[in-house]
Amino acid sequence: MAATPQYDVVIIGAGFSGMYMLHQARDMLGLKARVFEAGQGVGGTWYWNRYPGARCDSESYYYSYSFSSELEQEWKWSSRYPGQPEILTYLEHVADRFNLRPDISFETTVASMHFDDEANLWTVGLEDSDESVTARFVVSAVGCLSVRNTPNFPGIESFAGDWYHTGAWPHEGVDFSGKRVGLIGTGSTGIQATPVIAAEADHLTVFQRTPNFSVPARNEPLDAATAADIKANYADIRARCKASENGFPFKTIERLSADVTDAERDEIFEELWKLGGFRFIAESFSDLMADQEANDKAADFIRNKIRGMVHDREVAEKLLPFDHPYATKRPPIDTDYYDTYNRDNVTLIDVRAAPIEAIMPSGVKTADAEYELDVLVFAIGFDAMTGPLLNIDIRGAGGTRLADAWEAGPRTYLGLQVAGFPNLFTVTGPGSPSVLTNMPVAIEQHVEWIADCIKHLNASNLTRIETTEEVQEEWVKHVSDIADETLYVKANSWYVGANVPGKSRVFMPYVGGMKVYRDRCDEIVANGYEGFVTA
Ligand code: N01
Repeated sequence: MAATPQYDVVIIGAGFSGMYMLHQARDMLGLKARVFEAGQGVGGTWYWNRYPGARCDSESYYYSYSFSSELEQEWKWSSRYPGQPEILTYLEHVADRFNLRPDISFETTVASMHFDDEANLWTVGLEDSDESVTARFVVSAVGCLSVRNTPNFPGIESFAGDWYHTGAWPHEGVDFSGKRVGLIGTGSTGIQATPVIAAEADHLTVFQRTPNFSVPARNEPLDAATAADIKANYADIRARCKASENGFPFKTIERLSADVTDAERDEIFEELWKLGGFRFIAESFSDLMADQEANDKAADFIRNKIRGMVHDREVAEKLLPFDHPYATKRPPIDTDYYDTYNRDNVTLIDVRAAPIEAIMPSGVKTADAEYELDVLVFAIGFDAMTGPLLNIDIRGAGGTRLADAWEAGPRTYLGLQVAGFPNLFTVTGPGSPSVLTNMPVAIEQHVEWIADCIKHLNASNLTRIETTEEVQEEWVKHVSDIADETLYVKANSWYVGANVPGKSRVFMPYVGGMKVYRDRCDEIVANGYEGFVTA
């Protein structure tokens, strides 16, 4: 093996993370960097998830890059929450504006990464190719929700119609007109897709295993005055995002649910319900995720709203979530989700009561009925956070496989590095706040931390950085201990891997908040990369 690597940095993935990492590595640090991307274009999540109704649940003006004030000043968002095509166009614009494409290999999937302990190099193998490349550092920018759960229902191969997973939607779209459509899954994706498919299809049957708590988005066009105001105040907005607990520029709320009377509480919830979006959770009470009683009040409020919106009592009752505290599964926000069940062409089926037994040529068979369908849409989610990394044959120092190191669940230091895997960085890895935050804020913090780290190593003539098992154990324990103090652990969510049969149950995100996490990462640097060993 050549001791001189072909690249300083190999980056896996050209979504929000990978594109910014390339810009940092190549343009800020002057390194030789290469991105490998499985898709035909940039965009990551926003490249693959083209399902009807796909839209960002965070508002456009802060769900965007902050690193270039020119970019934020020149780009025009059309609405409060941008739809998938607009976000993809934005990311394509970023790729062109910063001339990223020449250093991205598209339709190229990384199959393996093996570390050479002597030379301190990674050899990166590509799928369907004898070619491999070497690099000093590898940055995984593979995303947290990029490996789709396979719809392995018995009989799926016999289905006579077409079926689609929302996370691999055809670029040319799907024509639902005149079709009987079945949609399985009522997470954020299913809740976004339901109203849009219902409006187009002849009939939509929604198969729901677990009802969810959804709050209205209240999407609207971004008028010129609001857009101008945002642009004039961008520095302040970005600073608030950085200083906040979850990367949003929302008000910091100190009050507890018990600090107010029932009437005052309802008034607060009502105001936030009218405002729409994640402010309902962020700007109501500070103890919603820690105190069961406080959470129950929010859950009761939403359940009452559902009862008020859905005309048929039986259908409304089926839509009421009782099995998990509010927002312990990622809380969806919606446009007309509950109203959609008032349409004549929509049927809700409770597959908790009568589970899906098989897919037949003509549709879906549950324990108590058969449903004739022309098209099936699977909104059944992802093998979150660990799936994208474990899909690659990663072998670290001494040939240790990541799959073995993570047999009992993911173990990282800060979600940035794994002990035994030197010179490998994971953007928004398990153990970091990522999926509990406004993603671009978490991504920029990680990418900038990694770039600074590589810069430091280069300036110090160091060729290797890794964390230790002891330090990693402490972090893993800390992540788990603070999660145990919250209500999050009460839900069978993808945060704990519960949605993938056989996956180890570990609470993967760091719940301590983005601000605390950012400060900790900065302190670690100030203390000479505390917890890392360099050589
Ligand atoms: O996936 P999910 P998603 N039989 O795992 C059901 C992000 N996102 O694609 O709860 C029947 O949340 C499953 O039921 P249950 C966001 O972070 C962001 O909706 O396991 N049902 C559930 O209802 C989100 O959290 C945006 O009982 C089955 C659903 O499928 C993440 O993506 C927009 C089943 C899966 O829900 C994933 O959301 C959309 C089975 N065998 C999504 N298997 C933005 O705004 C699964 N289900 C950026």
